[in-house]
Amino acid sequence: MTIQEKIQKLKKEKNAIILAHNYQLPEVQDIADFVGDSLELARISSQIKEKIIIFCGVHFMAETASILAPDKKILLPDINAGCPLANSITPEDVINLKKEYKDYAVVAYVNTSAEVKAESDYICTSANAISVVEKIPEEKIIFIPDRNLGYYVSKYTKKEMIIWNGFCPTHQRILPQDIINLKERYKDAKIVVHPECRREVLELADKIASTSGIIKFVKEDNSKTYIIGTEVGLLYRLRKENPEKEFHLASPLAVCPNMKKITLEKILWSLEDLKPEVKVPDDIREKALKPIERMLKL
Ligand code: CIZ
Repeated sequence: MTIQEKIQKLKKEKNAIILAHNYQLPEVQDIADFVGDSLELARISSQIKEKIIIFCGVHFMAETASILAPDKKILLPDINAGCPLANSITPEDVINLKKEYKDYAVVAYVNTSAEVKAESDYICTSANAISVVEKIPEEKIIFIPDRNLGYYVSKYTKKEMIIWNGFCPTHQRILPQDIINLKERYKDAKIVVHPECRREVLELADKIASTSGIIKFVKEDNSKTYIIGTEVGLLYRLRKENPEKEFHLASPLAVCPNMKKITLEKILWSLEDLKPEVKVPDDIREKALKPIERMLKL
């Protein structure tokens, strides 16, 4: 049996489901039942009948699934698949910010730990960050933890924003010169980038969007060639779903080492042993659920 066949067999026997983030390795995306962004996957986790979820992504994503689907066993095939952006802020940092800026609302990007979400007022994703900031009643905002997404949002709102100085090292490696060089080679290409990219890169873009937003944009747009400024995993899905189009990764360095920790072997072991599990403790879960629900209502 191939490893894929072993995984499929065990998945059926254990009544499990495999969810994979858009940044996962091609072979992991291929074996998954659903591929999507973190919120899409967390929502699916709470809607499916299977009790065991092999969550192929990074730790905060598995936590978000655990918050929305507490009755499910969420397995993260490599427990060390973390997120430096999420790790750039602690719950104590948020408590201190709230003490310093008393009448501000905390809007936290989904790339945060469950404990940080529990100290926040609203959650947002890269797909809805502008709309969340615009729709909430508060006029003064502490935006955590991504400075580039914060800068992007601040361009679209008149609200006052204090922005935490965190960033995603993978998106940070995409440089404006990378985009300029590719654009010289592919003159007709549209430049489509993720809002976690540095602001000099955002300023060169024809379109700024989340992973799900990039997928939708490319599907509906009539260009043939694209320069894509985000993690390499998304290009696999873009090429698969748009075989007639051409995609160029903005930088060969846009590879997230944490996303790539999830392999077929680890998925198989995870199914065999039913571990490692990610379970958000009840007290944190109850607090973290509130800002997520506020976002979902908006
Ligand atoms: O929410 C996600 O999955 C992240 C972190 C990025 C995106 O744009 O999908």
